[in-house]
Amino acid sequence: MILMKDIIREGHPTLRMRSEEVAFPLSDEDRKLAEDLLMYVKNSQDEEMIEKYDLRPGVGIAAPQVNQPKRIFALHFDESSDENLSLIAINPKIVSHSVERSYLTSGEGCLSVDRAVPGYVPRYARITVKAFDIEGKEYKMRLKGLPAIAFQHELDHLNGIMFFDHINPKNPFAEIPNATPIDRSSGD
Ligand code: SB7
Ligand code: NI
Repeated sequence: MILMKDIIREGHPTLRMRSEEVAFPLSDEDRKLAEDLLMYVKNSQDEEMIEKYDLRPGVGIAAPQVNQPKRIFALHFDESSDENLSLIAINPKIVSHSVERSYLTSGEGCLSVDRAVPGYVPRYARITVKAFDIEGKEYKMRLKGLPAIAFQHELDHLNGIMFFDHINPKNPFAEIPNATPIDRSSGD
Protein backbone atom coordinates (compact mmCIF):
# COMPACT_ATOMS: atom_id res chain seq x y z
CA MET A 1 0.00 0.00 0.00
CA ILE A 2 1.29 3.45 -0.94
CA LEU A 3 1.44 5.97 1.93
CA MET A 4 2.54 9.62 2.04
CA LYS A 5 6.01 8.55 3.21
CA ASP A 6 6.46 6.68 -0.08
CA ILE A 7 5.84 9.79 -2.18
CA ILE A 8 8.96 11.70 -3.16
CA ARG A 9 8.92 15.48 -2.99
CA GLU A 10 10.08 18.45 -4.99
CA GLY A 11 13.86 18.48 -5.27
CA HIS A 12 14.12 14.72 -5.75
CA PRO A 13 15.87 14.12 -9.09
CA THR A 14 13.46 11.36 -10.20
CA LEU A 15 10.72 13.99 -10.57
CA ARG A 16 12.80 15.62 -13.31
CA MET A 17 13.57 12.45 -15.29
CA ARG A 18 11.95 11.16 -18.44
CA SER A 19 10.41 7.88 -17.33
CA GLU A 20 11.02 4.65 -19.25
CA GLU A 21 8.49 2.87 -21.47
CA VAL A 22 7.04 -0.26 -19.90
CA ALA A 23 7.34 -3.69 -21.59
CA PHE A 24 4.48 -6.17 -22.03
CA PRO A 25 3.48 -8.56 -20.69
CA LEU A 26 3.89 -6.63 -17.47
CA SER A 27 6.31 -8.01 -14.92
CA ASP A 28 4.73 -8.90 -11.58
CA GLU A 29 6.48 -5.86 -10.17
CA ASP A 30 5.04 -3.45 -12.76
CA ARG A 31 1.56 -4.94 -12.38
CA LYS A 32 1.72 -4.45 -8.62
CA LEU A 33 2.95 -0.88 -9.09
CA ALA A 34 0.05 -0.05 -11.43
CA GLU A 35 -2.49 -1.59 -9.05
CA ASP A 36 -0.96 0.19 -6.05
CA LEU A 37 -1.16 3.54 -7.84
CA LEU A 38 -4.86 3.07 -8.58
CA MET A 39 -5.47 1.88 -5.03
CA TYR A 40 -3.79 5.02 -3.68
CA VAL A 41 -6.03 7.39 -5.62
CA LYS A 42 -9.13 5.44 -4.63
CA ASN A 43 -8.11 5.32 -0.95
CA SER A 44 -7.18 9.00 -1.00
CA GLN A 45 -10.81 9.84 -1.86
CA ASP A 46 -12.23 7.66 0.89
CA GLU A 47 -12.87 9.56 4.13
CA GLU A 48 -12.11 6.57 6.39
CA MET A 49 -8.87 5.69 4.60
CA ILE A 50 -7.73 9.34 4.63
CA GLU A 51 -8.24 9.47 8.38
CA LYS A 52 -6.71 6.09 9.10
CA TYR A 53 -3.59 6.46 6.97
CA ASP A 54 -3.24 10.25 6.86
CA LEU A 55 -3.51 10.36 3.07
CA ARG A 56 -3.57 13.50 1.00
CA PRO A 57 -6.40 13.43 -1.54
CA GLY A 58 -5.51 13.28 -5.20
CA VAL A 59 -7.34 12.42 -8.40
CA GLY A 60 -4.16 10.98 -9.88
CA ILE A 61 -0.69 9.67 -9.15
CA ALA A 62 2.21 8.78 -11.43
CA ALA A 63 4.86 6.07 -10.93
CA PRO A 64 7.80 8.52 -10.72
CA GLN A 65 6.13 10.03 -7.64
CA VAL A 66 6.88 6.79 -5.82
CA ASN A 67 10.42 6.93 -7.20
CA GLN A 68 9.78 4.50 -10.05
CA PRO A 69 10.59 6.25 -13.32
CA LYS A 70 8.22 4.18 -15.44
CA ARG A 71 5.47 5.37 -17.82
CA ILE A 72 2.50 4.40 -15.66
CA PHE A 73 -0.12 6.49 -13.89
CA ALA A 74 -3.59 6.12 -12.41
CA LEU A 75 -6.58 8.45 -12.34
CA HIS A 76 -9.76 8.10 -10.33
CA PHE A 77 -12.82 10.31 -10.13
CA ASP A 78 -15.50 9.02 -7.84
CA GLU A 79 -19.27 9.47 -8.05
CA SER A 80 -19.16 12.69 -6.03
CA SER A 81 -17.89 14.50 -9.11
CA ASP A 82 -20.00 14.39 -12.26
CA GLU A 83 -17.18 12.54 -13.96
CA ASN A 84 -16.95 8.85 -13.15
CA LEU A 85 -13.68 7.59 -14.41
CA SER A 86 -11.06 5.19 -13.15
CA LEU A 87 -8.07 4.20 -15.23
CA ILE A 88 -4.54 2.93 -15.35
CA ALA A 89 -2.52 4.40 -18.23
CA ILE A 90 0.64 2.62 -19.36
CA ASN A 91 2.85 4.19 -22.06
CA PRO A 92 0.18 6.88 -22.55
CA LYS A 93 0.19 9.50 -25.26
CA ILE A 94 -1.94 12.37 -26.48
CA VAL A 95 -2.79 11.65 -30.12
CA SER A 96 -4.66 14.91 -30.74
CA HIS A 97 -5.85 17.93 -28.82
CA SER A 98 -8.07 20.98 -29.15
CA VAL A 99 -6.69 24.41 -29.93
CA GLU A 100 -8.82 25.64 -27.05
CA ARG A 101 -7.19 25.57 -23.62
CA SER A 102 -8.63 25.29 -20.13
CA TYR A 103 -7.36 25.82 -16.60
CA LEU A 104 -8.55 25.36 -13.05
CA THR A 105 -9.41 28.71 -11.48
CA SER A 106 -8.07 27.32 -8.18
CA GLY A 107 -4.77 26.34 -9.84
CA GLU A 108 -3.21 22.90 -9.43
CA GLY A 109 -1.49 21.10 -6.62
CA CYS A 110 0.70 18.03 -6.48
CA LEU A 111 1.28 15.25 -3.96
CA SER A 112 5.00 15.85 -4.50
CA VAL A 113 4.77 19.58 -3.73
CA ASP A 114 4.30 20.57 -0.08
CA ARG A 115 3.42 24.18 -0.74
CA ALA A 116 0.73 26.07 -2.57
CA VAL A 117 1.92 27.42 -5.89
CA PRO A 118 -0.63 29.98 -7.03
CA GLY A 119 -1.37 30.58 -10.68
CA TYR A 120 -3.19 29.33 -13.73
CA VAL A 121 -1.84 26.19 -15.39
CA PRO A 122 -2.81 26.22 -19.07
CA ARG A 123 -3.90 22.82 -20.41
CA TYR A 124 -5.59 21.60 -23.58
CA ALA A 125 -9.36 21.71 -23.13
CA ARG A 126 -9.91 18.40 -24.96
CA ILE A 127 -7.53 15.57 -25.69
CA THR A 128 -7.71 12.24 -27.46
CA VAL A 129 -5.40 9.78 -25.75
CA LYS A 130 -4.07 6.31 -26.28
CA ALA A 131 -2.62 4.09 -23.58
CA PHE A 132 -2.32 0.45 -22.60
CA ASP A 133 -4.17 -1.13 -19.72
CA ILE A 134 -2.76 -3.61 -17.24
CA GLU A 135 -3.44 -6.53 -19.59
CA GLY A 136 -1.50 -4.87 -22.39
CA LYS A 137 -4.60 -3.95 -24.35
CA GLU A 138 -4.45 -0.58 -26.06
CA TYR A 139 -7.38 1.81 -25.58
CA LYS A 140 -8.27 5.18 -26.97
CA MET A 141 -10.52 7.82 -25.37
CA ARG A 142 -11.52 11.44 -25.50
CA LEU A 143 -11.30 13.52 -22.34
CA LYS A 144 -12.42 17.00 -21.39
CA GLY A 145 -12.85 19.02 -18.22
CA LEU A 146 -11.05 17.93 -15.06
CA PRO A 147 -10.13 14.45 -16.37
CA ALA A 148 -8.36 16.05 -19.35
CA ILE A 149 -6.46 18.38 -17.03
CA ALA A 150 -5.51 15.57 -14.67
CA PHE A 151 -4.36 13.35 -17.55
CA GLN A 152 -2.04 16.13 -18.73
CA HIS A 153 -0.75 16.70 -15.18
CA GLU A 154 0.13 12.99 -14.87
CA LEU A 155 1.60 12.69 -18.37
CA ASP A 156 3.84 15.65 -17.52
CA HIS A 157 5.19 13.68 -14.52
CA LEU A 158 6.36 10.95 -16.92
CA ASN A 159 8.35 13.62 -18.75
CA GLY A 160 9.85 15.30 -15.69
CA ILE A 161 7.55 18.32 -15.91
CA MET A 162 5.92 19.88 -12.83
CA PHE A 163 2.63 21.82 -12.98
CA PHE A 164 4.27 25.07 -11.93
CA ASP A 165 6.59 24.94 -14.96
CA HIS A 166 3.53 26.08 -16.94
CA ILE A 167 2.65 29.07 -14.72
CA ASN A 168 3.44 32.50 -16.14
CA PRO A 169 6.29 33.67 -13.88
CA LYS A 170 5.65 37.40 -14.46
CA ASN A 171 1.92 37.21 -13.79
CA PRO A 172 0.67 33.85 -12.48
CA PHE A 173 -2.95 34.91 -13.03
CA ALA A 174 -2.50 36.42 -16.48
CA GLU A 175 -5.44 35.69 -18.74
CA ILE A 176 -4.86 32.60 -20.88
CA PRO A 177 -5.81 33.18 -24.51
CA ASN A 178 -8.58 31.01 -25.94
CA ALA A 179 -9.13 29.24 -22.63
CA THR A 180 -12.17 28.17 -20.62
CA PRO A 181 -11.84 28.48 -16.85
CA ILE A 182 -12.97 25.45 -14.83
CA ASP A 183 -14.23 25.86 -11.28
CA ARG A 184 -13.74 22.97 -8.98
CA SER A 185 -15.31 22.65 -5.57
CA SER A 186 -12.83 20.31 -3.85
CA GLY A 187 -9.24 21.17 -3.05
CA ASP A 188 -7.34 18.09 -4.17
C1 SB7 B 1 -4.90 19.24 -9.76
C2 SB7 B 1 -4.36 18.16 -9.14
C3 SB7 B 1 -4.01 17.03 -9.88
C4 SB7 B 1 -4.20 17.05 -11.22
C5 SB7 B 1 -4.73 18.14 -11.84
C6 SB7 B 1 -5.09 19.23 -11.11
C7 SB7 B 1 -3.42 15.80 -9.23
C8 SB7 B 1 -2.70 16.03 -7.95
C9 SB7 B 1 -2.03 14.79 -7.45
N1 SB7 B 1 -0.80 14.60 -8.10
O1 SB7 B 1 0.30 15.14 -7.64
C10 SB7 B 1 -0.68 13.67 -9.11
O2 SB7 B 1 0.47 13.80 -9.85
NI1 NI C 1 1.43 15.71 -9.39
